[in-house]
Amino acid sequence: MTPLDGIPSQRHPDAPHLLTPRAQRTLEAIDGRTLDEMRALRDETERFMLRYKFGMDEVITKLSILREEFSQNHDYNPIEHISSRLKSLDSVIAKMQRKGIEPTFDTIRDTVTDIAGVRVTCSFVSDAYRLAELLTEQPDIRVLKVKDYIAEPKENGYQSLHLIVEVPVFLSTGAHPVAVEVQIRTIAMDFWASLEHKIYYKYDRQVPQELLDGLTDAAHTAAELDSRMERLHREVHGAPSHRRGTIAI
Ligand code: 0O2
Repeated sequence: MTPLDGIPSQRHPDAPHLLTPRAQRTLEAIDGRTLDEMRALRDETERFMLRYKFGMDEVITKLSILREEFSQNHDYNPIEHISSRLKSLDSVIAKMQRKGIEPTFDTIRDTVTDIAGVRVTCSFVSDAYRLAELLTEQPDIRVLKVKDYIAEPKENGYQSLHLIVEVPVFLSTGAHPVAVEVQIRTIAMDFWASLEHKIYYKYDRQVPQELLDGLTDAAHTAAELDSRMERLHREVHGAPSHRRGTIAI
């Protein structure tokens, strides 16, 4: 008797096998207790990841409310685009390995703060800071970390405002704090970052120096464009009320 005995097959007789014969034999050789443990681990992993999805959904809702309210009360919309992603389990484990930490649910929770990621594209640099302030001032949000790559761009020219925030997710078992990474940047910064990402992917991280120099140069051009657009924007709407670097942790 194999662990799969007694489980009715959902497969149509004409449907192709999902498992190779070798994988099928391996699966059949697993004893029932191990299979139960594997199922329990799968379920716990799903529950673990689901909390991050809920945390991400909460942050997206907060941003969407700010976007809608801002559009009502002001003459323009500060948010161009909101996107989100959940890091795959493989990427999470790879990150833990890079950090040299044994991956358990507790160590992952404490170490990997970008499992849930939300990216917001704004029209102007002042909008990015304003939005960060409006989000982090909310009483149920706790700011865990701020990396201001706009004030201090990375050496390659990368610019973005990164916040790691903690939001409470209310489940049947109570409130569970969940970390969410929020990246806020302008359209020009986002354009640059997505091209740079594609180039790194294409060259498998071995990008020719000439191309790297070109990218850094393009980052400066993007920053210059942002400054000019901000100046024009101020001429029309007046100076923004935010102060840079005022996000409290
Ligand atoms: P993905 O799929 O985009 O999420 P830490 O988390 O603090 O241990 P880490 O991960 O270096 O350290 O944090 P940091 O510096 O805040 O950067 C995390 C994310 O910012 C990256 O996520 C990218 O999304 C983005 N990023 C940072 N630097 C660059 C860059 O030079 N170019 C581009 N295009 N994006 C950058 P992931 O995990 O790499 O991938």
